[in-house]
Amino acid sequence: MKVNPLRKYLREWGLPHFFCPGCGCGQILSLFLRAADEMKLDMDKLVAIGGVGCTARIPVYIKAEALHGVHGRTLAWATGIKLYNPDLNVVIFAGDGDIAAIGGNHLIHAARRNLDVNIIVNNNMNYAMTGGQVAPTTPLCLYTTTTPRGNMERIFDLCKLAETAGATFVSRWTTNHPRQIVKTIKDGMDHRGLTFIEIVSQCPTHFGRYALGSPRAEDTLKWIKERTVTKKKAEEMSEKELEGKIVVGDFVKKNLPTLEDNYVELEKKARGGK
Ligand SMILES: Cc1ncc(C[n+]2csc(CCOP(=O)(O)OP(=O)(O)O)c2C)c(N)n1
Ligand SMILES: [Mg+2]
Repeated sequence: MKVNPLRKYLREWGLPHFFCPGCGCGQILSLFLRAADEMKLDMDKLVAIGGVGCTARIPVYIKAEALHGVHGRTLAWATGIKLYNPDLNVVIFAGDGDIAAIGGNHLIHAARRNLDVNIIVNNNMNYAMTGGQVAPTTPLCLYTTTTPRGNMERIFDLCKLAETAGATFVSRWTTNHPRQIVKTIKDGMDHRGLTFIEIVSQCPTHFGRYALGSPRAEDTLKWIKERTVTKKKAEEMSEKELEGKIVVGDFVKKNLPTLEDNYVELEKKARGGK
């Protein structure tokens, strides 16, 4: 039997994984491993972190150092790890709730500090693990288990939030863009500074079922595709026309000192160095 060449990066004891059929988490795990394989990432220096949630379980399946289990606090761990050992490569797999709701304050300050970590956000537009509750990324008017009359709140634009707070690498794609995701993950892992990659994805079990009335993954993928516009096209559209659209592309890439750079520099000075 032919074995998937990426399987060597998975912890056998963790399989089969717990994701629902059609869930975007499986795709994101697979695309990350493809990127890691193509760039020959040193898995001995990789630390994969997840908080709590379906997305947060992705690191559990990766054969690398993994931390899993505190909702919204992945960046606190990442900060400690990077300041103790800046040579490690840290990647955070975050749900939209994990990074933008309970962890929102940690996100803005990690971005402001330009901590050298990679955040891959699976934006499935709801709190999937706990049963499909409304998230700060659930589009206006849509139904969730906690918004039986429709969601009355505007969404956070996660990429704009990260950019405004100071992230130095910001991109958004959807699970309809596997090739772009692999390339962006490779570029992002190579970037020194805070990398923020948002992937808008399908959660057929909750978002699809409640918000769109279909538990079929392909229906949510189609719904996402119909709303997707490229960054280039978006530049020609008005704010009104862009309402409810998912703009994809690479938004920010710039080099600035990282928190670790500043830490090392100040430590040297404090010890009498120049
Ligand atoms: C401190 C704390 N508050 C609340 C919860 C309950 N909880 C677990 S996962 C989750 C939301 C998950 O949503 P998201 O981060 O978007 O991940 P997804 O499951 O959608 O991938 C919540 C509220 C928790 N585990 N810990
Ligand atoms: Mg979610």
